[in-house]
Amino acid sequence: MMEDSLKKLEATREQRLQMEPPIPSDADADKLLQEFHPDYLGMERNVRVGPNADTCKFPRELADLLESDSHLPVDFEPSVNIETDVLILGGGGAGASAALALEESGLTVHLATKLRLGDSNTVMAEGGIQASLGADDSSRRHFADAYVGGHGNNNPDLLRVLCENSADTIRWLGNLGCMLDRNEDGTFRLRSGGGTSMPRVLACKDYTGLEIMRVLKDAVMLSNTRLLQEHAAVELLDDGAGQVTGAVLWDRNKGNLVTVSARAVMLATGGSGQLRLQGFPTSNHLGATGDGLILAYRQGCKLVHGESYQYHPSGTAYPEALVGQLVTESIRSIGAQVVNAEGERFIGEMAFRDVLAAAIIREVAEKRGVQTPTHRAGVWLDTPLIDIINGEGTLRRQFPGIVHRFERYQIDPAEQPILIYPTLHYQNGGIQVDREGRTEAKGLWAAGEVTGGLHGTNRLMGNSLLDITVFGRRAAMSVQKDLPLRRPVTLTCLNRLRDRLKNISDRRELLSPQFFPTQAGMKVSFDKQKTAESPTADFSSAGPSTYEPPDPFAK
Ligand code: MEZ
Repeated sequence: MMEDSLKKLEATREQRLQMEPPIPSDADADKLLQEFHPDYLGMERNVRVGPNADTCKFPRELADLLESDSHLPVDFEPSVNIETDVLILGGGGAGASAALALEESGLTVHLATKLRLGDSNTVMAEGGIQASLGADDSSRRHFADAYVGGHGNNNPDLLRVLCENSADTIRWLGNLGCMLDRNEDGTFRLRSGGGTSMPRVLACKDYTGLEIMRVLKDAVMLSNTRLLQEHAAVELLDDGAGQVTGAVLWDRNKGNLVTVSARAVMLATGGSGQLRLQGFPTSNHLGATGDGLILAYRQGCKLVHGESYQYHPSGTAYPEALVGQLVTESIRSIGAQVVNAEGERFIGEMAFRDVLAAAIIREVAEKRGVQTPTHRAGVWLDTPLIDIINGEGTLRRQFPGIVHRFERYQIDPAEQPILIYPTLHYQNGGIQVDREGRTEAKGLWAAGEVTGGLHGTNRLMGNSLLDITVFGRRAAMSVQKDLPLRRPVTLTCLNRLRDRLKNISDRRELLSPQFFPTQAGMKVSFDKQKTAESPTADFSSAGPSTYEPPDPFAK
Protein backbone atom coordinates (compact mmCIF):
# COMPACT_ATOMS: atom_id res chain seq x y z
CA MET A 1 0.00 0.00 0.00
CA MET A 2 2.74 2.45 0.99
CA GLU A 3 4.80 1.51 -2.09
CA ASP A 4 1.83 1.93 -4.46
CA SER A 5 1.03 5.29 -2.99
CA LEU A 6 4.67 6.40 -3.16
CA LYS A 7 4.63 5.68 -6.91
CA LYS A 8 1.58 7.91 -7.30
CA LEU A 9 3.29 10.65 -5.29
CA GLU A 10 6.38 10.48 -7.48
CA ALA A 11 4.26 10.52 -10.63
CA THR A 12 2.61 13.83 -9.67
CA ARG A 13 5.73 15.59 -8.33
CA GLU A 14 6.61 17.51 -11.54
CA GLN A 15 3.07 18.75 -11.95
CA ARG A 16 2.73 19.62 -8.23
CA LEU A 17 5.91 21.67 -8.40
CA GLN A 18 4.28 23.96 -10.96
CA MET A 19 0.92 24.33 -9.24
CA GLU A 20 -0.27 27.10 -6.92
CA PRO A 21 -1.10 25.83 -3.41
CA PRO A 22 -4.82 25.07 -3.10
CA ILE A 23 -6.24 27.66 -0.66
CA PRO A 24 -9.66 26.94 0.84
CA SER A 25 -12.16 29.82 0.89
CA ASP A 26 -13.09 31.15 4.33
CA ALA A 27 -16.37 29.24 4.12
CA ASP A 28 -14.59 26.00 3.20
CA ALA A 29 -12.04 26.49 5.98
CA ASP A 30 -14.88 26.97 8.49
CA LYS A 31 -16.60 23.86 7.22
CA LEU A 32 -13.37 21.87 7.53
CA LEU A 33 -12.95 23.00 11.13
CA GLN A 34 -16.55 22.25 12.07
CA GLU A 35 -16.49 18.81 10.52
CA PHE A 36 -12.99 17.55 11.25
CA HIS A 37 -11.05 19.56 13.83
CA PRO A 38 -10.95 17.68 17.17
CA ASP A 39 -11.95 20.84 19.11
CA TYR A 40 -15.29 20.90 17.28
CA LEU A 41 -16.31 17.28 17.57
CA GLY A 42 -18.42 17.42 20.72
CA MET A 43 -15.84 15.68 22.89
CA GLU A 44 -16.21 18.24 25.64
CA ARG A 45 -18.47 19.01 28.56
CA ASN A 46 -19.23 21.53 31.32
CA VAL A 47 -17.37 21.48 34.60
CA ARG A 48 -19.68 21.54 37.61
CA VAL A 49 -17.46 23.23 40.20
CA GLY A 50 -15.18 26.26 40.31
CA PRO A 51 -14.99 29.60 38.52
CA ASN A 52 -15.98 28.22 35.08
CA ALA A 53 -18.82 26.08 36.46
CA ASP A 54 -21.53 25.59 33.86
CA THR A 55 -20.39 28.55 31.75
CA CYS A 56 -18.15 26.91 29.17
CA LYS A 57 -16.93 23.56 27.94
CA PHE A 58 -13.66 21.69 28.42
CA PRO A 59 -12.29 18.53 26.83
CA ARG A 60 -13.58 15.63 28.91
CA GLU A 61 -10.12 14.58 30.04
CA LEU A 62 -9.46 18.06 31.46
CA ALA A 63 -12.97 18.41 32.89
CA ASP A 64 -12.47 15.15 34.81
CA LEU A 65 -9.28 16.52 36.37
CA LEU A 66 -10.83 19.89 37.22
CA GLU A 67 -13.56 18.01 39.09
CA SER A 68 -11.21 15.74 40.98
CA ASP A 69 -9.78 15.68 44.48
CA SER A 70 -6.25 16.46 45.62
CA HIS A 71 -3.53 13.94 46.41
CA LEU A 72 -3.17 15.57 49.82
CA PRO A 73 -4.56 13.47 52.66
CA VAL A 74 -7.63 15.17 54.22
CA ASP A 75 -5.91 15.51 57.59
CA PHE A 76 -2.76 17.11 56.16
CA GLU A 77 -1.78 20.21 58.13
CA PRO A 78 0.71 22.48 56.36
CA SER A 79 3.71 23.21 58.52
CA VAL A 80 6.32 25.42 56.88
CA ASN A 81 9.64 23.86 55.83
CA ILE A 82 10.89 26.65 53.55
CA GLU A 83 10.24 30.37 53.65
CA THR A 84 10.93 32.28 50.47
CA ASP A 85 9.92 35.53 48.82
CA VAL A 86 9.06 34.12 45.41
CA LEU A 87 8.25 30.53 44.54
CA ILE A 88 8.35 29.75 40.82
CA LEU A 89 6.67 26.50 39.85
CA GLY A 90 8.04 25.15 36.58
CA GLY A 91 11.53 24.84 35.15
CA GLY A 92 10.95 25.49 31.44
CA GLY A 93 11.51 28.70 29.52
CA ALA A 94 8.92 30.82 31.34
CA GLY A 95 10.05 29.81 34.83
CA ALA A 96 13.74 30.24 33.99
CA SER A 97 13.13 33.66 32.37
CA ALA A 98 11.22 34.76 35.47
CA ALA A 99 14.01 33.61 37.79
CA LEU A 100 16.59 35.54 35.75
CA ALA A 101 14.51 38.71 35.78
CA LEU A 102 14.42 38.53 39.59
CA GLU A 103 18.16 38.07 39.97
CA GLU A 104 18.87 41.71 40.78
CA SER A 105 15.80 42.15 42.96
CA GLY A 106 17.40 41.13 46.24
CA LEU A 107 14.51 38.72 46.81
CA THR A 108 14.92 35.09 47.73
CA VAL A 109 13.70 33.01 44.80
CA HIS A 110 13.02 29.28 44.80
CA LEU A 111 12.29 27.48 41.56
CA ALA A 112 10.62 24.09 41.90
CA THR A 113 10.36 21.75 38.96
CA LYS A 114 8.72 18.35 38.71
CA LEU A 115 11.59 16.90 36.68
CA ARG A 116 14.91 18.71 36.16
CA LEU A 117 15.52 22.33 35.26
CA GLY A 118 14.87 22.60 31.53
CA ASP A 119 12.70 19.49 31.14
CA SER A 120 9.79 21.15 29.39
CA ASN A 121 7.95 21.83 26.17
CA THR A 122 10.49 24.60 25.55
CA VAL A 123 13.15 22.08 24.58
CA MET A 124 10.73 20.31 22.25
CA ALA A 125 10.11 23.47 20.19
CA GLU A 126 11.83 23.07 16.84
CA GLY A 127 11.03 25.69 14.28
CA GLY A 128 11.60 29.04 15.87
CA ILE A 129 10.66 32.24 17.63
CA GLN A 130 8.87 35.15 15.99
CA ALA A 131 10.27 38.69 16.01
CA SER A 132 9.40 41.52 13.65
CA LEU A 133 12.97 42.21 12.53
CA GLY A 134 12.46 42.21 8.75
CA ALA A 135 13.02 45.50 6.92
CA ASP A 136 9.31 46.01 6.15
CA ASP A 137 8.00 44.30 9.24
CA SER A 138 6.56 45.86 12.39
CA SER A 139 4.98 44.86 15.67
CA ARG A 140 1.64 45.98 14.18
CA ARG A 141 1.95 43.48 11.34
CA HIS A 142 2.96 40.79 13.80
CA PHE A 143 -0.10 41.67 15.88
CA ALA A 144 -2.43 41.59 12.86
CA ASP A 145 -1.15 38.16 11.75
CA ALA A 146 -1.44 36.61 15.20
CA TYR A 147 -4.89 38.12 15.73
CA VAL A 148 -6.25 36.77 12.46
CA GLY A 149 -4.57 33.40 13.13
CA GLY A 150 -6.15 33.30 16.60
CA HIS A 151 -9.61 33.82 15.02
CA GLY A 152 -9.80 37.21 16.73
CA ASN A 153 -10.20 35.46 20.08
CA ASN A 154 -6.87 36.80 21.38
CA ASN A 155 -6.74 39.20 24.31
CA PRO A 156 -5.46 42.28 22.41
CA ASP A 157 -3.70 43.73 25.47
CA LEU A 158 -1.60 40.61 25.92
CA LEU A 159 -0.90 40.28 22.21
CA ARG A 160 0.28 43.87 22.00
CA VAL A 161 2.78 43.31 24.81
CA LEU A 162 4.05 40.19 23.05
CA CYS A 163 4.56 41.85 19.68
CA GLU A 164 6.07 45.07 21.04
CA ASN A 165 8.74 43.16 22.99
CA SER A 166 9.97 40.78 20.31
CA ALA A 167 13.10 42.62 19.19
CA ASP A 168 14.17 43.34 22.75
CA THR A 169 13.71 39.69 23.68
CA ILE A 170 15.91 38.49 20.83
CA ARG A 171 18.59 40.93 22.02
CA TRP A 172 18.25 39.62 25.58
CA LEU A 173 18.62 36.03 24.40
CA GLY A 174 21.62 37.02 22.29
CA ASN A 175 23.28 38.58 25.33
CA LEU A 176 22.80 35.28 27.15
CA GLY A 177 24.67 33.53 24.34
CA CYS A 178 21.80 32.13 22.30
CA MET A 179 22.93 31.32 18.76
CA LEU A 180 20.18 31.87 16.23
CA ASP A 181 20.85 31.25 12.53
CA ARG A 182 22.23 34.17 10.51
CA ASN A 183 22.70 35.00 6.87
CA GLU A 184 26.14 35.54 5.40
CA ASP A 185 25.86 39.29 6.01
CA GLY A 186 25.28 38.68 9.72
CA THR A 187 21.57 39.51 9.75
CA PHE A 188 19.21 36.97 11.26
CA ARG A 189 17.80 34.41 8.85
CA LEU A 190 14.03 34.87 8.84
CA ARG A 191 11.66 32.11 7.77
CA SER A 192 7.96 32.19 7.05
CA GLY A 193 5.42 30.37 9.16
CA GLY A 194 1.78 29.51 8.60
CA GLY A 195 -0.14 32.78 8.84
CA THR A 196 2.86 35.12 8.87
CA SER A 197 2.44 37.77 6.16
CA MET A 198 6.22 38.04 5.85
CA PRO A 199 9.29 36.09 7.02
CA ARG A 200 9.48 36.60 10.79
CA VAL A 201 10.59 33.31 12.35
CA LEU A 202 14.15 33.11 13.74
CA ALA A 203 15.55 29.68 14.38
CA CYS A 204 18.48 27.65 15.49
CA LYS A 205 18.22 24.98 12.81
CA ASP A 206 15.44 22.64 14.01
CA TYR A 207 16.24 22.77 17.71
CA THR A 208 15.46 26.38 18.56
CA GLY A 209 13.79 25.65 21.88
CA LEU A 210 16.68 23.48 22.99
CA GLU A 211 19.13 26.29 22.18
CA ILE A 212 17.04 28.87 24.04
CA MET A 213 16.67 26.58 27.06
CA ARG A 214 20.41 25.88 26.99
CA VAL A 215 21.28 29.52 27.66
CA LEU A 216 18.44 30.09 30.11
CA LYS A 217 19.46 27.03 32.06
CA ASP A 218 23.12 28.01 32.18
CA ALA A 219 22.19 31.46 33.43
CA VAL A 220 19.84 30.10 36.11
CA MET A 221 22.53 27.67 37.28
CA LEU A 222 24.88 30.65 37.73
CA SER A 223 22.26 32.73 39.48
CA ASN A 224 21.16 32.88 43.10
CA THR A 225 17.96 30.99 42.32
CA ARG A 226 17.51 28.10 44.71
CA LEU A 227 16.56 25.02 42.78
CA LEU A 228 14.13 22.42 44.01
CA GLN A 229 14.48 19.86 41.25
CA GLU A 230 12.21 16.83 41.17
CA HIS A 231 9.76 18.65 43.43
CA ALA A 232 6.25 18.41 41.99
CA ALA A 233 3.61 20.96 43.03
CA VAL A 234 0.82 19.08 44.81
CA GLU A 235 -1.33 21.99 45.98
CA LEU A 236 -1.30 25.76 46.34
CA LEU A 237 -1.74 27.22 49.81
CA ASP A 238 -3.81 30.28 50.62
CA ASP A 239 -4.42 32.52 53.61
CA GLY A 240 -8.15 31.85 53.82
CA ALA A 241 -8.88 35.36 52.54
CA GLY A 242 -8.12 35.09 48.83
CA GLN A 243 -4.32 35.32 48.77
CA VAL A 244 -2.09 32.53 47.54
CA THR A 245 0.67 32.07 50.11
CA GLY A 246 2.77 29.11 49.02
CA ALA A 247 2.61 25.52 47.90
CA VAL A 248 2.95 21.96 49.06
CA LEU A 249 5.56 20.12 47.02
CA TRP A 250 6.27 16.44 46.67
CA ASP A 251 9.99 15.73 46.88
CA ARG A 252 10.08 12.79 44.51
CA ASN A 253 13.47 11.56 45.66
CA LYS A 254 12.89 11.57 49.37
CA GLY A 255 9.22 10.70 49.13
CA ASN A 256 8.00 13.42 51.47
CA LEU A 257 5.95 16.58 51.29
CA VAL A 258 7.54 20.00 51.60
CA THR A 259 5.54 23.06 52.62
CA VAL A 260 6.78 26.34 51.17
CA SER A 261 5.58 29.70 52.42
CA ALA A 262 6.01 32.40 49.75
CA ARG A 263 4.99 36.00 49.38
CA ALA A 264 4.33 35.37 45.70
CA VAL A 265 3.89 32.23 43.64
CA MET A 266 4.39 32.10 39.90
CA LEU A 267 2.92 29.28 37.86
CA ALA A 268 5.07 28.41 34.86
CA THR A 269 4.05 24.78 34.65
CA GLY A 270 3.47 24.62 30.89
CA GLY A 271 0.90 22.73 28.86
CA SER A 272 -1.19 19.59 28.91
CA GLY A 273 -0.52 17.62 25.72
CA GLN A 274 0.21 14.52 27.77
CA LEU A 275 -3.49 14.33 28.62
CA ARG A 276 -3.65 12.87 25.08
CA LEU A 277 -7.13 14.23 24.40
CA GLN A 278 -9.31 11.88 22.35
CA GLY A 279 -6.42 9.43 22.19
CA PHE A 280 -4.22 11.73 20.07
CA PRO A 281 -0.47 11.26 20.28
CA THR A 282 1.47 14.30 21.44
CA SER A 283 4.62 16.23 20.65
CA ASN A 284 4.84 17.31 24.32
CA HIS A 285 7.38 16.36 26.95
CA LEU A 286 6.62 13.92 29.75
CA GLY A 287 5.61 16.49 32.34
CA ALA A 288 2.97 18.31 30.28
CA THR A 289 -0.07 17.17 32.24
CA GLY A 290 -1.79 20.50 32.88
CA ASP A 291 -0.91 20.61 36.60
CA GLY A 292 -0.93 24.42 36.79
CA LEU A 293 -4.44 24.62 35.37
CA ILE A 294 -5.76 22.40 38.15
CA LEU A 295 -3.89 24.21 40.93
CA ALA A 296 -4.95 27.69 39.80
CA TYR A 297 -8.56 26.61 39.25
CA ARG A 298 -8.78 25.46 42.84
CA GLN A 299 -7.73 28.98 43.86
CA GLY A 300 -10.64 30.51 41.96
CA CYS A 301 -8.79 31.45 38.77
CA LYS A 302 -10.87 31.35 35.62
CA LEU A 303 -9.60 29.49 32.57
CA VAL A 304 -10.05 31.10 29.16
CA HIS A 305 -10.51 29.06 25.99
CA GLY A 306 -9.95 25.85 27.92
CA GLU A 307 -11.72 24.13 25.02
CA SER A 308 -9.06 25.12 22.49
CA TYR A 309 -6.07 22.93 21.67
CA GLN A 310 -3.60 22.96 18.84
CA TYR A 311 -3.12 19.80 16.81
CA HIS A 312 0.10 20.33 14.90
CA PRO A 313 -0.48 19.17 11.32
CA SER A 314 2.88 17.48 10.93
CA GLY A 315 3.20 14.97 13.71
CA THR A 316 5.05 11.81 12.73
CA ALA A 317 2.77 8.90 11.81
CA TYR A 318 5.47 6.34 10.98
CA PRO A 319 7.73 4.69 12.20
CA GLU A 320 5.88 3.71 15.33
CA ALA A 321 8.68 4.76 17.71
CA LEU A 322 8.36 8.35 16.47
CA VAL A 323 4.57 8.61 16.47
CA GLY A 324 3.43 12.05 17.58
CA GLN A 325 6.86 13.64 17.36
CA LEU A 326 7.02 17.03 15.74
CA VAL A 327 8.19 17.60 12.18
CA THR A 328 8.59 21.35 12.18
CA GLU A 329 6.33 23.59 10.14
CA SER A 330 9.49 25.20 8.73
CA ILE A 331 9.97 22.10 6.60
CA ARG A 332 6.69 22.97 4.93
CA SER A 333 7.60 26.64 4.69
CA ILE A 334 10.59 25.87 2.47
CA GLY A 335 8.82 23.55 0.09
CA ALA A 336 7.77 20.14 1.46
CA GLN A 337 4.25 19.48 0.19
CA VAL A 338 1.40 17.64 1.91
CA VAL A 339 0.07 14.93 -0.39
CA ASN A 340 -2.61 12.25 -0.03
CA ALA A 341 -2.47 8.56 -0.98
CA GLU A 342 -3.53 9.41 -4.56
CA GLY A 343 -0.57 11.76 -5.02
CA GLU A 344 -2.83 14.84 -4.74
CA ARG A 345 -1.81 18.09 -3.06
CA PHE A 346 -5.10 18.82 -1.34
CA ILE A 347 -4.32 22.01 0.61
CA GLY A 348 -1.66 24.73 0.81
CA GLU A 349 0.97 23.76 3.36
CA MET A 350 1.02 27.18 5.01
CA ALA A 351 -2.69 27.26 5.83
CA PHE A 352 -3.42 28.00 9.49
CA ARG A 353 -2.51 25.02 11.61
CA ASP A 354 -6.05 24.21 12.67
CA VAL A 355 -7.32 24.25 9.08
CA LEU A 356 -4.42 22.17 7.76
CA ALA A 357 -4.80 19.64 10.59
CA ALA A 358 -8.53 19.35 9.87
CA ALA A 359 -7.82 18.84 6.16
CA ILE A 360 -5.39 15.99 6.91
CA ILE A 361 -7.88 14.37 9.27
CA ARG A 362 -10.52 14.64 6.51
CA GLU A 363 -8.28 12.95 3.94
CA VAL A 364 -7.74 10.02 6.28
CA ALA A 365 -11.41 9.86 7.34
CA GLU A 366 -12.49 9.82 3.68
CA LYS A 367 -10.03 7.02 2.83
CA ARG A 368 -7.49 9.10 0.97
CA GLY A 369 -4.86 8.52 3.63
CA VAL A 370 -1.95 6.09 3.56
CA GLN A 371 -2.09 3.02 5.83
CA THR A 372 1.10 2.39 7.79
CA PRO A 373 2.38 -1.14 8.53
CA THR A 374 1.58 -0.37 12.19
CA HIS A 375 -2.16 0.13 11.49
CA ARG A 376 -2.17 3.89 11.60
CA ALA A 377 -2.90 6.27 8.78
CA GLY A 378 -1.41 9.53 7.60
CA VAL A 379 -0.60 11.59 4.54
CA TRP A 380 2.73 12.18 2.85
CA LEU A 381 5.05 15.06 3.55
CA ASP A 382 7.07 15.22 0.35
CA THR A 383 10.41 16.06 1.99
CA PRO A 384 12.65 15.30 -1.04
CA LEU A 385 11.17 18.45 -2.58
CA ILE A 386 13.23 20.54 -0.18
CA ASP A 387 16.52 19.66 -1.86
CA ILE A 388 14.93 19.76 -5.32
CA ILE A 389 13.74 23.34 -4.69
CA ASN A 390 16.54 24.71 -2.50
CA GLY A 391 19.58 22.72 -3.60
CA GLU A 392 21.13 19.45 -2.55
CA GLY A 393 21.97 19.15 1.13
CA THR A 394 19.50 21.83 2.31
CA LEU A 395 17.37 19.44 4.34
CA ARG A 396 20.33 17.91 6.13
CA ARG A 397 21.93 21.31 6.76
CA GLN A 398 18.86 23.12 8.03
CA PHE A 399 17.03 20.27 9.75
CA PRO A 400 19.72 17.96 11.15
CA GLY A 401 17.60 16.88 14.12
CA ILE A 402 14.79 15.55 11.98
CA VAL A 403 17.13 13.88 9.49
CA HIS A 404 19.01 12.19 12.32
CA ARG A 405 15.78 11.04 13.99
CA PHE A 406 14.48 9.33 10.84
CA GLU A 407 17.85 7.88 9.85
CA ARG A 408 17.81 5.85 13.05
CA TYR A 409 14.94 3.97 11.40
CA GLN A 410 16.62 3.69 7.98
CA ILE A 411 14.54 6.48 6.46
CA ASP A 412 16.38 9.30 4.72
CA PRO A 413 13.83 12.11 4.40
CA ALA A 414 15.93 13.74 1.66
CA GLU A 415 15.26 10.66 -0.50
CA GLN A 416 11.95 9.41 0.80
CA PRO A 417 8.76 11.28 1.83
CA ILE A 418 7.62 10.76 5.42
CA LEU A 419 4.17 10.07 6.82
CA ILE A 420 2.45 12.64 9.03
CA TYR A 421 -0.77 12.99 11.01
CA PRO A 422 -1.83 15.74 13.46
CA THR A 423 -0.36 15.52 16.95
CA LEU A 424 -1.54 17.25 20.13
CA HIS A 425 0.93 20.10 20.35
CA TYR A 426 -0.23 23.09 22.36
CA GLN A 427 -2.81 24.26 24.86
CA ASN A 428 -4.18 27.46 23.30
CA GLY A 429 -6.20 28.41 26.38
CA GLY A 430 -5.31 28.54 30.05
CA ILE A 431 -5.36 30.67 33.18
CA GLN A 432 -6.71 34.17 32.72
CA VAL A 433 -3.99 36.76 33.32
CA ASP A 434 -3.60 40.49 32.81
CA ARG A 435 -0.74 42.15 30.92
CA GLU A 436 1.53 41.84 33.97
CA GLY A 437 0.87 38.11 34.36
CA ARG A 438 -1.37 38.61 37.41
CA THR A 439 -4.06 36.00 37.88
CA GLU A 440 -7.37 36.64 39.61
CA ALA A 441 -5.93 35.38 42.91
CA LYS A 442 -3.80 37.81 44.88
CA GLY A 443 -0.23 36.56 45.26
CA LEU A 444 -0.46 34.30 42.20
CA TRP A 445 1.11 35.15 38.85
CA ALA A 446 1.33 32.93 35.77
CA ALA A 447 3.35 32.91 32.55
CA GLY A 448 3.76 30.82 29.42
CA GLU A 449 1.67 27.95 28.10
CA VAL A 450 -0.29 27.63 31.36
CA THR A 451 -1.94 30.99 30.59
CA GLY A 452 -4.71 31.66 28.09
CA GLY A 453 -5.95 34.53 25.98
CA LEU A 454 -2.76 35.61 24.26
CA HIS A 455 -3.01 33.27 21.29
CA GLY A 456 -6.79 33.21 20.90
CA THR A 457 -7.94 29.84 19.66
CA ASN A 458 -5.09 29.09 17.26
CA ARG A 459 -1.50 30.08 18.01
CA LEU A 460 0.91 30.90 15.20
CA MET A 461 4.26 29.14 14.94
CA GLY A 462 7.05 30.77 16.93
CA ASN A 463 4.82 32.79 19.23
CA SER A 464 5.17 30.43 22.17
CA LEU A 465 8.95 30.73 22.55
CA LEU A 466 8.37 34.47 22.42
CA ASP A 467 5.51 34.22 24.92
CA ILE A 468 7.59 32.42 27.57
CA THR A 469 10.54 34.80 27.33
CA VAL A 470 8.47 37.99 27.19
CA PHE A 471 5.87 37.12 29.82
CA GLY A 472 8.16 35.11 32.11
CA ARG A 473 10.27 38.24 32.60
CA ARG A 474 7.37 40.66 32.62
CA ALA A 475 5.44 38.74 35.26
CA ALA A 476 8.60 38.61 37.39
CA MET A 477 8.90 42.42 37.21
CA SER A 478 5.31 42.70 38.36
CA VAL A 479 5.97 40.30 41.26
CA GLN A 480 8.88 42.45 42.33
CA LYS A 481 6.81 45.63 42.15
CA ASP A 482 3.67 44.34 43.86
CA LEU A 483 5.06 41.72 46.24
CA PRO A 484 2.44 41.07 48.95
CA LEU A 485 3.27 40.68 52.63
CA ARG A 486 3.77 37.19 53.99
CA ARG A 487 0.50 35.61 55.15
CA PRO A 488 -0.43 32.33 56.84
CA VAL A 489 -0.56 29.07 54.92
CA THR A 490 -3.88 27.20 54.95
CA LEU A 491 -5.77 24.80 52.70
CA THR A 492 -8.99 26.82 52.76
CA CYS A 493 -9.56 26.78 48.99
CA LEU A 494 -8.94 23.06 48.74
CA ASN A 495 -11.29 22.35 51.62
CA ARG A 496 -14.02 24.42 49.97
CA LEU A 497 -13.58 22.47 46.76
CA ARG A 498 -13.75 19.20 48.68
CA ASP A 499 -17.09 20.26 50.16
CA ARG A 500 -18.46 21.00 46.71
CA LEU A 501 -17.18 17.79 45.21
CA LYS A 502 -19.34 15.88 47.69
CA ASN A 503 -22.40 17.07 45.76
CA ILE A 504 -21.25 15.57 42.47
CA SER A 505 -22.02 11.91 42.72
CA ASP A 506 -21.14 10.86 39.18
CA ARG A 507 -17.68 12.38 38.88
CA ARG A 508 -14.72 10.15 38.06
CA GLU A 509 -12.73 9.12 41.12
CA LEU A 510 -9.45 10.66 40.05
CA LEU A 511 -6.77 12.54 41.93
CA SER A 512 -5.06 15.56 40.42
CA PRO A 513 -2.73 17.09 39.36
CA GLN A 514 -1.81 14.09 37.32
CA PHE A 515 1.98 14.83 37.34
CA PHE A 516 2.80 12.26 34.65
CA PRO A 517 0.97 10.66 31.72
CA THR A 518 -1.12 7.70 32.79
CA GLN A 519 0.59 5.45 30.26
CA ALA A 520 3.98 6.19 31.84
CA GLY A 521 2.77 4.17 34.85
CA MET A 522 4.69 6.31 37.36
CA LYS A 523 3.53 5.95 40.95
CA VAL A 524 2.50 8.96 43.02
CA SER A 525 3.45 8.11 46.57
CA PHE A 526 4.55 10.17 49.50
CA ASP A 527 4.67 9.70 53.21
CA LYS A 528 2.82 12.57 54.80
CA GLN A 529 4.20 11.66 58.22
CA LYS A 530 7.71 12.12 56.93
CA THR A 531 8.12 15.88 56.80
CA ALA A 532 11.06 17.60 55.21
CA GLU A 533 13.89 18.85 57.33
CA SER A 534 14.16 22.61 56.96
CA PRO A 535 15.39 23.58 54.51
CA THR A 536 14.99 20.64 52.17
CA ALA A 537 16.49 22.37 49.16
CA ASP A 538 19.57 21.16 47.39
CA PHE A 539 21.56 24.36 47.08
CA SER A 540 24.58 22.71 45.50
CA SER A 541 23.70 23.99 42.06
CA ALA A 542 23.25 27.60 43.13
CA GLY A 543 26.59 29.29 42.54
CA PRO A 544 27.84 32.68 43.62
CA SER A 545 26.09 35.69 42.17
CA THR A 546 28.47 36.44 39.34
CA TYR A 547 25.79 36.56 36.70
CA GLU A 548 24.59 40.04 35.78
CA PRO A 549 21.52 39.92 33.55
CA PRO A 550 20.97 42.82 31.18
CA ASP A 551 17.98 45.00 31.99
CA PRO A 552 15.26 43.07 30.16
CA PHE A 553 13.34 46.21 29.26
CA ALA A 554 16.25 48.42 28.22
CA LYS A 555 15.93 49.56 24.62
O1 MEZ B 1 5.80 27.39 17.78
C1 MEZ B 1 5.71 26.22 17.37
O2 MEZ B 1 4.76 25.50 17.68
C2 MEZ B 1 6.72 25.69 16.45
C3 MEZ B 1 7.88 26.56 16.20
C4 MEZ B 1 6.54 24.51 15.90
C5 MEZ B 1 7.22 23.99 14.72
O3 MEZ B 1 6.55 23.60 13.79
O4 MEZ B 1 8.45 23.97 14.67
